[in-house]
Amino acid sequence: MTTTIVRAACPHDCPDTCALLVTVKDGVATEVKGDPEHPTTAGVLCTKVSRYTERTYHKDRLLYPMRRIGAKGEGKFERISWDEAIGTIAERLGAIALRDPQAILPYSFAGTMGLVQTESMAGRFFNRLGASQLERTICSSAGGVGYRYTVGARIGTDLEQVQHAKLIVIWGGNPIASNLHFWTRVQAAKRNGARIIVIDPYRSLTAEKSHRHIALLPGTDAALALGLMHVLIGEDLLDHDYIARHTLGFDQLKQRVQQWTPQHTAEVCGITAGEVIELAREYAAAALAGEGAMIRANYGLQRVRGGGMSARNIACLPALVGAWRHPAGGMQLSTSDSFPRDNAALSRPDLAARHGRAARVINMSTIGDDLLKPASADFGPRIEALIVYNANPVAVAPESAKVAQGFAREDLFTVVLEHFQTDTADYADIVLPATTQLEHVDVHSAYGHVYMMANNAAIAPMGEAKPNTEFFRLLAAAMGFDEECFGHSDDEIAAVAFRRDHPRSGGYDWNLLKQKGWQRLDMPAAPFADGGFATPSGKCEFYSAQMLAAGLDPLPTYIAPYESALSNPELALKYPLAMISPPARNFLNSSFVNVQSLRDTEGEPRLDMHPLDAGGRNIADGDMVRIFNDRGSMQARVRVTDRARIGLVVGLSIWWKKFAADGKNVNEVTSQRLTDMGNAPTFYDVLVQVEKLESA
Ligand SMILES: Nc1nc2c(c(=O)[nH]1)N[C@H]1C(S)=C(S)[C@@H](COP(=O)(O)OP(=O)(O)OC[C@H]3O[C@@H](n4cnc5c(=O)[nH]c(N)nc54)[C@H](O)[C@@H]3O)O[C@H]1N2
Ligand SMILES: Nc1nc2c(c(=O)[nH]1)N[C@H]1C(S)=C(S)[C@@H](COP(=O)(O)OP(=O)(O)OC[C@H]3O[C@@H](n4cnc5c(=O)[nH]c(N)nc54)[C@H](O)[C@@H]3O)O[C@H]1N2
Ligand SMILES: [Mo]
Repeated sequence: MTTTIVRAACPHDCPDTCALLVTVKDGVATEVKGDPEHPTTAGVLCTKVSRYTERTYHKDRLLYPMRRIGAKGEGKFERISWDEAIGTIAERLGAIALRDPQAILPYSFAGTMGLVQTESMAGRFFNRLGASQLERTICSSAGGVGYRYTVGARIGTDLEQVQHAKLIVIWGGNPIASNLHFWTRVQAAKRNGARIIVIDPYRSLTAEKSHRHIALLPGTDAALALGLMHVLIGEDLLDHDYIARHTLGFDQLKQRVQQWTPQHTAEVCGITAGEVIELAREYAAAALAGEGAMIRANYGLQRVRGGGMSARNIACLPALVGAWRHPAGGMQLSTSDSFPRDNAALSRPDLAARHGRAARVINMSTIGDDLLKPASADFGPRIEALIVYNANPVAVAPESAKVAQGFAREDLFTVVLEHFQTDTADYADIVLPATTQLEHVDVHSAYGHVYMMANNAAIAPMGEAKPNTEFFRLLAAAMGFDEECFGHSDDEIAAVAFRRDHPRSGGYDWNLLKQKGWQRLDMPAAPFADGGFATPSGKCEFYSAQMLAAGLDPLPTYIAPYESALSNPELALKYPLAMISPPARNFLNSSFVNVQSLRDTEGEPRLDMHPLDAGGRNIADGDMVRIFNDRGSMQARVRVTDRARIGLVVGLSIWWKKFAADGKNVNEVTSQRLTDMGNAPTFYDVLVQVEKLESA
């Protein structure tokens, strides 16, 4: 028997991007462990990924190409060969491309985050083809844009410093579920005497373990930040030196926040004025004493109409109190822009030049509407073909009834590359088996740490599974694309993923990274201790000329949710409850829902509801209910609990529709309206009504 240990990286959409050690015995992966030497992984994995072999060797893995034989959505397929699959796809796409390649759309997101298996060969293929481009907005673009306007780039506090903080504000995040290795350091900080404050409408697992939980109404974070700035400025709790040297627009900001008294803020946010004042004082006290006062802002606060502005306003706070001076102060939203990725080398946008026009752009967050649109001068050609990989849109995209209706179109040709027969795969004309992270090569950046990560293949592909890259290589060949880059191997692609000449990449060398597994970027611990923001002015921009040019308010402001009792009282009469659907701890978006042991832990689709909201509707703990609004409905079993504040219901997500009694999930009630910045979805900007299901 031969046993080897292979260095790998977790591919999932999570800030932690862990370093893995895979034990392989006679060609079989027997164990996946966290690398004890990788500073952020520190030998620990989440429950999901420590079960990665259960997912890889799952009895339901797709192992052969298949062609649909039942109705769309029904899930009936028969086996075909790879040759037949590639031949059919090349023929269909070729015919459409003769009319207009923009009728073809890739649909992909972050099933894997590897730079090779996402937009490398796939990007080259679609650029060369002249297909429509997908605007990938479904997760983080609102806050990303708001943060960039203020700070200049998605760069922030190094989360490896967290244990040295004295005050940690966890804002719109639930790290126990979604950023576990950050949480480990928060606990270390707590043992060192740090105070933990969580800002979240829901008493999440994380909020429960904090010293203070501020349960504001969803979508009101920008207002809370304005109220905090009012107190900081009004009570002169400021780092005047930092403001003078490293910020822009303080006087205008001062004017702007005048109206945001603690009382007014409290009314908008549904909290008390005391909570606003105390939070401002506590935050300023730590920062002005030269201690680490850090804000960990996350995705929960971005999924509402004003999500971009929320991130922007919050990003003004550390500069006011000089919190950036301390390595464990400042703010962290995402580390993405720390990485010198070479997108031009990876996905070769130059290959699109032959079409002599900019490709039509389709926003992935409005795929429901867009699949149903006819051709028009505005829209361009009707979407005739979809190639889906690394994504499960029928489960995860908003306003699901429309998404499913679009995918059910008889005249749409759909190809899905997957590990499993997901809700989306059920609608495919052709399903293709993809390799998992244990079976292919990849290289990763991260959004919660600053290490470049290598993934070596640990085992041979299962069945006839192929990496995404190989599918696009074969398809490119079948369609006669003969550019040299379509012949590159995955290793050759990985070798150009990061710029070698960039000061942060340490002369990036793929062969070396493969051996070592990971390498830290050359990044300072306190990136803005002495200013040097990546904005046009080089300062933290309280006033942003870029925002003005983009048609936005150049100063921090509050943009109310589309759907809330205060902003839309008429709608609230019909649908009085706000609904949010953040991640369940044992799922990763809709990945892992089909892993039995993890699904058993989550049980079934649930709805957390406050005792007063439940009582008023004659709903008891354990009752089945129908959750609905004008867009649709879903069923869930109620947990009566004060974890959900009054007026809020919470359905932890994202369930596969086919595992629910009614074949639906929470995205039946979410809307396709977009955020103020970044064209992102508003998953947590939703009003619903809830009623007891009598027959259950
Ligand atoms: N276990 C697990 N981990 C994951 C994921 C998963 O599905 N499961 N998903 C991954 C992905 S893709 C992402 S983007 C991240 C997401 O993970 P996070 O960044 O943690 O974001 P969410 O889970 O969307 O929301 C976090 C918290 O924000 C709260 N929240 C909701 N609305 C608001 C609001 O308006 N304001 C404030 N202040 N808080 C609000 C929610 O109640 C929730 O407790 O996690 C990643 N990690
Ligand atoms: N209601 C509601 N909806 C949400 C959210 C929410 O909080 N609430 N969160 C949103 C967010 S933040 C996100 S990021 C999106 C996530 O949406 P998606 O990125 O679609 O994430 P998943 O649901 O995990 O689906 C990824 C799929 O990719 C497949 N996959 C993994 N690796 C590979 C590979 O190497 N090759 C191929 N071909 N396939 C692979 C997996 O099997 C899985 O089915 O969902 C969004 N939807
Ligand atoms: Mo996400």
